[in-house]
Amino acid sequence: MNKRVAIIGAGPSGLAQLRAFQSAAEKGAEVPEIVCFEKQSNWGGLWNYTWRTGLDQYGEPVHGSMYRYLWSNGPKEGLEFADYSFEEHFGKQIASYPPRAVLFDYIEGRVKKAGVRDMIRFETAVRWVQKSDAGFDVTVCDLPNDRTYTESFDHVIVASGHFSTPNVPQFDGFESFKGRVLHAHDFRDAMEFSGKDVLIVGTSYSAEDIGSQLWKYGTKTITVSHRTAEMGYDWPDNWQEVPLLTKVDGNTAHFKDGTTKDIDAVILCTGYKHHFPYMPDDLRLQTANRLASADLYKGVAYVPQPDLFYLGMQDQWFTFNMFDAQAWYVRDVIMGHIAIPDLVARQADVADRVAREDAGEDDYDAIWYQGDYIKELIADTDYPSFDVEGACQAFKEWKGHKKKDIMTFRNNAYKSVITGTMAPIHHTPWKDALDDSLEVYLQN
Ligand code: FAD
Ligand code: NA7
Repeated sequence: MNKRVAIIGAGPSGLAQLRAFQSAAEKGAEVPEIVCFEKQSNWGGLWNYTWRTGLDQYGEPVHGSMYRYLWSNGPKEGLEFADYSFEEHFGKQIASYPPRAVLFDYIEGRVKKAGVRDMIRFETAVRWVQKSDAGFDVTVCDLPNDRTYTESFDHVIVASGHFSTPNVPQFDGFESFKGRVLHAHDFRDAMEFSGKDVLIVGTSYSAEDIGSQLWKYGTKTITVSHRTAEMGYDWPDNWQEVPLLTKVDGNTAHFKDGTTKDIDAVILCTGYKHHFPYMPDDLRLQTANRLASADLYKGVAYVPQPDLFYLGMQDQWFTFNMFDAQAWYVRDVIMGHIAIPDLVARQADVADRVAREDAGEDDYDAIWYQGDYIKELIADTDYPSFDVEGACQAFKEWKGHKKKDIMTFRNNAYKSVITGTMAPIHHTPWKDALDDSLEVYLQN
């Protein structure tokens, strides 16, 4: 096979793609030449923590949106790799909500074992992708050497993530506010806000988790402003939910219901944009953060141009194992084992996914919808089949635990759907565990 394939990004999605091709090669298949371009100096994507915000040392936008003390916001049993269990990696079963460093170690373990690092060109940013007669021309910049060059590929697989370019709304009075205004993308350390009155705008995962971090690390009060609906958990006493912010006047925040609150800082937890500055209009995915992404046949092949693929572009209940299901599927399309149908059928596939998502009524429908999507993809490849239903059940229990007590849900444990073993209860309740290092987490 003399095809060439470019992968953009070496986060969990791009690494899943590398592992998918490597596993086929391991079984004796002839695989294409793979080149993965990664603008950071290491792999792991968002899980590769950086203290930097704004621009990096080369003037590139900093990709990282993760912060210190971040622990998994869902049970690890919902994301476990079917071909590389937590027990295989750590030599024992571990507790269910690992901190970032532990999950980074796990992600890295599988690709170290697969030996795929040589396929990645680190500190190389993709600048532009263009359709050519034969495939695609990909222009990249070797950042340390400040050298720009172009290479040709038969396929491009976009795996550059979509939780990195912040969506930053404007509110009146921000320009004269004396405190700090930042987006969740630039949040790094909750201790900075110890003793302060902080306003959060937004009600999704970032709002919930950054607010919880602030509470854990000593913020005086947390006020969360919603546009659509409040989160509705049974929050601690120094936490209140309020309607949408209308303006800030001096240090006083005003809300839609006429109430006010004096604040020291604002953290905009207002989500992210799908942003592909290196893509021309005819190749660029334009979609909202939803389960049925626009324009992706089977959630991966770009409908107008199906030699081009996007991984991990959905809103995510499932993560690592869903990226695997997608990567194995894309690999088999590229290797000619799965055929992509004509344009009309591709469009019908997307329309059907959208309609089925829209018919869902609640989060439970959404979880099972994404679980069914994973099952659909892995049925067509040799990705090890696993108990997807069991993972959906773990998510269901997780939601119940959050409803019961939002500050203790991480103290629960679930059963692995890969090895069948039960996770231990963590040695320290999440709220008291101030050291989030790998060494301390693994002391169970
Ligand atoms: P990313 O991890 O974003 O990786 C994309 C890679 O592409 C990066 O390495 C980036 O440097 C590279 N890249 C981007 N542009 C270019 C370019 N032009 N050229 C070259 N390389 C480029 N998921 C969970 O399962 N559990 C959690 O607890 C969890 N917590 C999260 C917390 C936060 C704050 C955020 C933002 C996300 C969280 N997620 C969580 C979801 C997260 O999206 C996935 O876990 C996962 O990181 C997505 O992998 P990815 O490879 O698709 O994208
Ligand atoms: P999400 O899940 O996309 O949520 C974005 C939130 O921001 C959501 O509550 C929105 O409210 C709110 N939002 C967006 N724009 C505005 C404006 N203009 N005004 C007020 N509120 C707004 O992003 P997250 O960062 O929470 O999560 C992304 C990933 O990071 C996730 O996968 C986690 O694992 C970590 P809405 O409900 O639409 O009114």
